[in-house]
Amino acid sequence: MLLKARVLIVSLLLVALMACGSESTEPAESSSSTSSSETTAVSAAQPACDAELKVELANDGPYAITAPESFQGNCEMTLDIKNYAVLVHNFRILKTSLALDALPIDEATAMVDIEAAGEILYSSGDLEQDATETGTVSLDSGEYVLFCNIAGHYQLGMVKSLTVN
Ligand SMILES: [Cu+2]
Repeated sequence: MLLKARVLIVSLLLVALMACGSESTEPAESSSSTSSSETTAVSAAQPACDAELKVELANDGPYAITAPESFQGNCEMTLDIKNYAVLVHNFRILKTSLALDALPIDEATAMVDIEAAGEILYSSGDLEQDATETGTVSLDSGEYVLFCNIAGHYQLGMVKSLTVN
Protein backbone atom coordinates (compact mmCIF):
# COMPACT_ATOMS: atom_id res chain seq x y z
CA MET A 1 0.00 0.00 0.00
CA LEU A 2 2.68 2.40 1.10
CA LEU A 3 4.88 1.48 -1.88
CA LYS A 4 2.03 2.10 -4.31
CA ALA A 5 1.48 5.54 -2.82
CA ARG A 6 5.18 6.35 -3.19
CA VAL A 7 5.20 5.26 -6.80
CA LEU A 8 2.18 7.39 -7.46
CA ILE A 9 3.77 10.44 -5.83
CA VAL A 10 7.02 9.93 -7.76
CA SER A 11 5.23 9.57 -11.07
CA LEU A 12 3.12 12.63 -10.32
CA LEU A 13 6.29 14.55 -9.56
CA LEU A 14 7.86 13.36 -12.80
CA VAL A 15 4.85 14.49 -14.80
CA ALA A 16 4.99 17.84 -13.05
CA LEU A 17 8.71 18.19 -13.77
CA MET A 18 8.30 17.25 -17.41
CA ALA A 19 5.49 19.72 -17.81
CA CYS A 20 7.65 22.40 -16.24
CA GLY A 21 10.57 21.47 -18.43
CA SER A 22 8.66 21.56 -21.68
CA GLU A 23 7.05 24.87 -20.77
CA SER A 24 10.34 26.59 -20.05
CA THR A 25 12.24 25.00 -22.94
CA GLU A 26 10.81 27.22 -25.63
CA PRO A 27 11.85 30.68 -24.39
CA ALA A 28 15.05 29.44 -22.69
CA GLU A 29 16.28 27.82 -25.88
CA SER A 30 15.75 30.81 -28.13
CA SER A 31 17.37 33.23 -25.69
CA SER A 32 20.36 30.96 -25.03
CA SER A 33 20.99 30.40 -28.74
CA THR A 34 21.25 34.12 -29.44
CA SER A 35 23.55 34.74 -26.50
CA SER A 36 25.75 31.75 -27.31
CA SER A 37 26.26 32.88 -30.90
CA GLU A 38 27.22 36.31 -29.60
CA THR A 39 29.79 34.87 -27.20
CA THR A 40 31.15 32.64 -29.95
CA ALA A 41 31.87 35.67 -32.10
CA VAL A 42 33.81 37.32 -29.27
CA SER A 43 35.58 34.40 -27.63
CA ALA A 44 36.22 32.07 -30.59
CA ALA A 45 39.89 31.38 -31.26
CA GLN A 46 41.13 34.67 -32.67
CA PRO A 47 38.53 36.07 -35.06
CA ALA A 48 39.84 38.62 -37.52
CA CYS A 49 40.27 42.19 -36.25
CA ASP A 50 37.85 44.80 -37.61
CA ALA A 51 40.57 46.52 -39.60
CA GLU A 52 44.06 45.96 -40.95
CA LEU A 53 47.07 47.48 -39.24
CA LYS A 54 48.68 49.63 -41.89
CA VAL A 55 52.39 50.28 -41.44
CA GLU A 56 54.29 52.77 -43.60
CA LEU A 57 58.06 52.70 -43.45
CA ALA A 58 59.89 55.93 -44.30
CA ASN A 59 56.86 57.63 -45.83
CA ASP A 60 56.68 60.57 -43.40
CA GLY A 61 60.44 60.95 -43.05
CA PRO A 62 63.55 58.88 -43.85
CA TYR A 63 63.30 56.91 -40.58
CA ALA A 64 59.62 57.31 -39.80
CA ILE A 65 57.26 54.49 -38.93
CA THR A 66 53.69 55.52 -39.60
CA ALA A 67 51.12 53.33 -37.85
CA PRO A 68 48.12 53.81 -35.55
CA GLU A 69 48.82 54.82 -31.93
CA SER A 70 46.47 52.14 -30.71
CA PHE A 71 44.78 49.10 -32.12
CA GLN A 72 42.24 46.42 -31.33
CA GLY A 73 43.63 43.37 -29.53
CA ASN A 74 42.72 39.75 -28.92
CA CYS A 75 41.95 39.18 -32.58
CA GLU A 76 43.91 38.11 -35.62
CA MET A 77 45.52 41.27 -36.89
CA THR A 78 46.46 41.58 -40.55
CA LEU A 79 49.56 43.69 -41.07
CA ASP A 80 49.96 45.64 -44.27
CA ILE A 81 53.56 46.88 -44.43
CA LYS A 82 55.16 48.99 -47.12
CA ASN A 83 58.57 50.58 -47.49
CA TYR A 84 58.45 53.89 -49.32
CA ALA A 85 62.17 54.67 -49.33
CA VAL A 86 65.16 53.75 -51.50
CA LEU A 87 66.85 52.59 -48.29
CA VAL A 88 65.97 49.05 -47.22
CA HIS A 89 63.86 48.84 -44.05
CA ASN A 90 62.20 46.11 -42.07
CA PHE A 91 59.59 45.93 -39.34
CA ARG A 92 59.53 44.31 -35.90
CA ILE A 93 56.89 44.12 -33.18
CA LEU A 94 58.52 43.76 -29.78
CA LYS A 95 56.98 42.93 -26.41
CA THR A 96 59.22 44.49 -23.80
CA SER A 97 59.21 46.03 -20.36
CA LEU A 98 61.85 48.53 -21.53
CA ALA A 99 61.10 52.09 -22.58
CA LEU A 100 60.83 52.98 -26.25
CA ASP A 101 64.22 54.74 -26.24
CA ALA A 102 65.99 52.29 -23.93
CA LEU A 103 66.39 49.17 -26.03
CA PRO A 104 69.84 47.55 -25.75
CA ILE A 105 72.10 47.78 -28.79
CA ASP A 106 74.51 45.08 -29.91
CA GLU A 107 77.76 47.03 -30.32
CA ALA A 108 79.09 44.69 -33.00
CA THR A 109 76.11 44.92 -35.35
CA ALA A 110 74.60 48.30 -34.35
CA MET A 111 71.27 46.51 -34.26
CA VAL A 112 68.85 46.13 -31.36
CA ASP A 113 69.92 43.20 -29.19
CA ILE A 114 66.72 41.20 -29.53
CA GLU A 115 67.48 38.63 -26.86
CA ALA A 116 68.15 41.32 -24.28
CA ALA A 117 65.30 43.54 -25.44
CA GLY A 118 62.33 41.22 -25.11
CA GLU A 119 60.21 39.03 -27.31
CA ILE A 120 59.77 39.61 -31.03
CA LEU A 121 56.18 38.83 -32.02
CA TYR A 122 56.41 39.81 -35.66
CA SER A 123 59.37 40.14 -37.96
CA SER A 124 59.14 41.22 -41.59
CA GLY A 125 61.64 40.57 -44.33
CA ASP A 126 64.01 43.31 -45.47
CA LEU A 127 61.90 45.43 -47.78
CA GLU A 128 63.23 47.21 -50.85
CA GLN A 129 61.63 50.42 -52.08
CA ASP A 130 57.89 50.02 -52.75
CA ALA A 131 58.00 46.45 -51.50
CA THR A 132 55.06 45.33 -49.41
CA GLU A 133 54.52 42.53 -46.94
CA THR A 134 51.29 41.19 -45.55
CA GLY A 135 51.32 39.14 -42.39
CA THR A 136 49.19 38.22 -39.42
CA VAL A 137 49.77 38.44 -35.69
CA SER A 138 47.59 38.23 -32.59
CA LEU A 139 48.43 40.64 -29.79
CA ASP A 140 47.11 40.69 -26.24
CA SER A 141 46.23 43.99 -24.61
CA GLY A 142 49.34 45.95 -23.67
CA GLU A 143 52.17 48.13 -24.87
CA TYR A 144 54.41 47.16 -27.78
CA VAL A 145 57.41 48.68 -29.51
CA LEU A 146 57.52 48.86 -33.30
CA PHE A 147 60.93 49.37 -34.84
CA CYS A 148 63.18 48.75 -37.81
CA ASN A 149 66.21 46.59 -37.16
CA ILE A 150 68.42 47.50 -40.06
CA ALA A 151 71.78 48.47 -38.50
CA GLY A 152 71.65 51.95 -37.03
CA HIS A 153 68.02 52.68 -37.86
CA TYR A 154 66.65 52.27 -34.33
CA GLN A 155 69.31 54.70 -33.11
CA LEU A 156 68.12 57.16 -35.77
CA GLY A 157 64.63 57.04 -34.33
CA MET A 158 62.99 54.37 -36.44
CA VAL A 159 60.83 53.29 -33.53
CA LYS A 160 57.25 53.81 -32.42
CA SER A 161 54.94 52.61 -29.66
CA LEU A 162 51.68 50.73 -30.15
CA THR A 163 48.98 50.35 -27.54
CA VAL A 164 46.81 47.28 -28.00
CA ASN A 165 43.41 47.58 -26.34
CU1 LIG B 1 64.97 51.07 -41.30
